[in-house]
Amino acid sequence: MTTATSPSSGTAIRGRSGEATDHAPAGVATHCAYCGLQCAMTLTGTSAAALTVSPRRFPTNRGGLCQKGWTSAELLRAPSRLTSPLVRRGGALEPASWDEALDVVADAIVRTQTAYGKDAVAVFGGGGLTNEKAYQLGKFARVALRTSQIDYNGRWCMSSAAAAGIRCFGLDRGLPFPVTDIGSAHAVLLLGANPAETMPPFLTHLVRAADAGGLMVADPRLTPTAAKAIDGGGLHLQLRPGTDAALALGMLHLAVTEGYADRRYVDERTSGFEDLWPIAAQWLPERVERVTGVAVTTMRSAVAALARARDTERGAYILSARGSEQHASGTDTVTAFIALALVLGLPGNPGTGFGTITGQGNGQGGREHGQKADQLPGYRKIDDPAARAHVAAVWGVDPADLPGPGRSAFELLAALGTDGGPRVLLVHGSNPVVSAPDARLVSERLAALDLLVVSDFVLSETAAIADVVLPVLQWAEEEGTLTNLEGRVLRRRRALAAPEGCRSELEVWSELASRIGCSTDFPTDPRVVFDELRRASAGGPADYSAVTWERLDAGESLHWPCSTERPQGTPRLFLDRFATPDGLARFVAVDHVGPAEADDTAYPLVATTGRLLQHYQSGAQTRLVDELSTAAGEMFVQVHPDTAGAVGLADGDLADVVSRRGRTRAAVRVDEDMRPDVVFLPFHWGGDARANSLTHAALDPTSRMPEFKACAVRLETVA
Ligand SMILES: Nc1nc2c(c(=O)[nH]1)N[C@H]1C(S)=C(S)[C@@H](COP(=O)(O)OP(=O)(O)OC[C@H]3O[C@@H](n4cnc5c(=O)[nH]c(N)nc54)[C@H](O)[C@@H]3O)O[C@H]1N2
Ligand SMILES: Nc1nc2c(c(=O)[nH]1)N[C@H]1C(S)=C(S)[C@@H](COP(=O)(O)OP(=O)(O)OC[C@H]3O[C@@H](n4cnc5c(=O)[nH]c(N)nc54)[C@H](O)[C@@H]3O)O[C@H]1N2
Ligand code: SF4
Ligand SMILES: [Mo]
Repeated sequence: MTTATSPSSGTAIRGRSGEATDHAPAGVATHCAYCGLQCAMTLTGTSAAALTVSPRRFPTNRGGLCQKGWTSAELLRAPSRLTSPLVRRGGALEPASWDEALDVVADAIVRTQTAYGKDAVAVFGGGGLTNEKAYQLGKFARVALRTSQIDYNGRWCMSSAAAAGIRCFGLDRGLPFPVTDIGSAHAVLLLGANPAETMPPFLTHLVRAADAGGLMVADPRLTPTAAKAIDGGGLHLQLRPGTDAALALGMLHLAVTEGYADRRYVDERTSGFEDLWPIAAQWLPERVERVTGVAVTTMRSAVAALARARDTERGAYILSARGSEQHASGTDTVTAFIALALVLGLPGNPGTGFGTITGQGNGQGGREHGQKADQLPGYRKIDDPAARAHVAAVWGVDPADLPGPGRSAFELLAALGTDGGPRVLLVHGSNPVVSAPDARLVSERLAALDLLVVSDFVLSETAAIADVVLPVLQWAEEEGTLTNLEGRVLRRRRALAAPEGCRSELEVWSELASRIGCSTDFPTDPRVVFDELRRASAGGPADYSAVTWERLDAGESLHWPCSTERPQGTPRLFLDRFATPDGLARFVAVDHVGPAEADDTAYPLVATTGRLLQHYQSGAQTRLVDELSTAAGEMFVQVHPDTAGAVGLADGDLADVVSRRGRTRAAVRVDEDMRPDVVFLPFHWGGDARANSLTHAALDPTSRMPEFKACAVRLETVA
């Protein structure tokens, strides 16, 4: 078997010098620069050159780190790290003073808004920003810029899971229970999740299930995670991309017809089963097998394993991630899997549950404090008059002056430079030239702007085409908080002083606000910002009002909601009631739709995309770390040998992967375990190797999630 990375590389989470400790004597206790597991680490040393990383024991990582975490200090000493503002002059980006760069930006904002209105200036944020920055960015957009045009990359990450969670449970917190709860479960069904590469220390929570033969992985590829399931006697449901909803409805059908439904739970804790059942009743197992490619016996075993673990009180969980969610029907798909979990009686009971694995470092907090187009802090809706009144009072403005909902991420980018669309864009924490769907179109729109301003600490592909680049601080240079995949608020701590020439984003927004004549105060001390965030979130679904930096620094574990009524926080949600008005979880009538783009003779294969262990997202950060780029230096396309052979390609050849929108050049990596109708591409590179030249932006009607995980392609040889 040839896989993207060997299973062992995915699971080697310790194995380096240095055992995990609770605290290093002279170090700074903080959390990783990258993903939502937020592994705990200690940084030791006083200069970037000398800084070392050691893992720290913490419930999410149990003393482990992945290769990205181990090497994260390299980012702080990367020679190409930006230390001066850059302004484009005569076609080239040239160093400029902070005053000059900020004046260019402020002048453009004022000029553009005077001529074209407030919404002519837009903001694009990121799920990697601290809570303090995510909050302040939303406030800066609504109060200083007074624009409705703000959205962020989390729209491409968690939005379908979030929309389904709100729809069915009345609330979106990725894991409504601590991640350690999963550790005792004997059955775990993973939907489109590959934690062996995307969150290696997460595997420690799956050991029990894997050893019990109860780890089950629905993925079109035999990933290191799926291999782990098979090794333990578990299951790999190797479905065709974009057929998850059919799988969910088929498994729900089997749960009912084979007597595994928890009738009492369905009666007492849910509503709407009778709306969904007529649809699920049509999904006979044989029909599901035809659509998904998953054998009826496999589905039957999977449902039985979940029910058995539930009945023997050994714990059963269903967890979804981007493979099942990043589709134009992602919200309905997650809704269908929640329905399966509800029929089995899993959510809101101790030892069982449904959850979704949040991806970005602050993917959870980033979606609560108002960088989303339709949102105000505390996970409030921007079109709710009571929410507007509450937040406006905290901000000291008239509710009538707050803008309404704006465009979603892709719609915002697609409107740039068009008639009536934004003409100035500020980017904070994303690299859309590489990571946006239909990235060719997005790059064209970015180029059509009057002014593109990128705040970053590396010259990402998006920064490279900007008119102004502002060098900001990165993780270990700033203080703040993040909210991890379990809804637990964590302290990020500073280990290094700000490098000369760099400024915090809180300072950038404060400076810009005063330059454009906004009288509202934008504090630059993150602790002060957090205290304001607490007040703004009070009474909202994501209530942080009783979380303080002092409590976090004292080592308290605080999961939101954490308010005066629940000062101890809420590690486990929904135990008594769901967050819906009637307290019942909802079944919603959804059906299988399938991928938005059909394959045909010209484009006969389904391309899906995702991640490798060594690279993070658009790769802007991890491509600068030698150890990571040496281990995974080249773009490839994973393909079945017969599929490659049919067009004259062999392992190691260069190929063009071609869709209706563009082409991507990649080395062929043959893999006998691939489905012959599917190819896989990582999305960590730009230029000719950009996977998102192929993808398209059919958007989910509810979440506005694009279809990253399925598009029609063909393979071509390269002359
Ligand atoms: N190394 C690394 N780790 C990361 C990140 C990273 O960039 N690199 N990013 C972080 C972020 S932001 C996120 S969102 C998470 C994502 O974490 P994951 O969701 O685990 O990552 P992906 O690789 O995007 O997708 C998971 C799997 O979905 C499968 N898949 C593709 N299409 C389908 C489909 O139609 N149905 C199903 N069921 N499966 C499908 C893919 O083959 C892939 O193995 O990772 C986080 N951790
Ligand atoms: N084809 C395909 N495309 C995808 C996906 C997929 O599975 N397939 N996954 C999607 C998902 S889930 C995600 S989350 C997105 C992520 O994709 P992007 O939004 O591009 O995310 P990153 O690569 O993390 O970009 C972060 C940029 O912000 C910078 N940065 C990091 N921290 C900060 C900060 O605090 N402030 C500022 N100003 N800058 C910072 C980094 O240096 C980097 O240049 O990609 C999406 N695109
Ligand atoms: S799993 Fe995520 S948080 Fe943990 S070390 Fe790796 S990248 Fe960092
Ligand atoms: Mo993500």
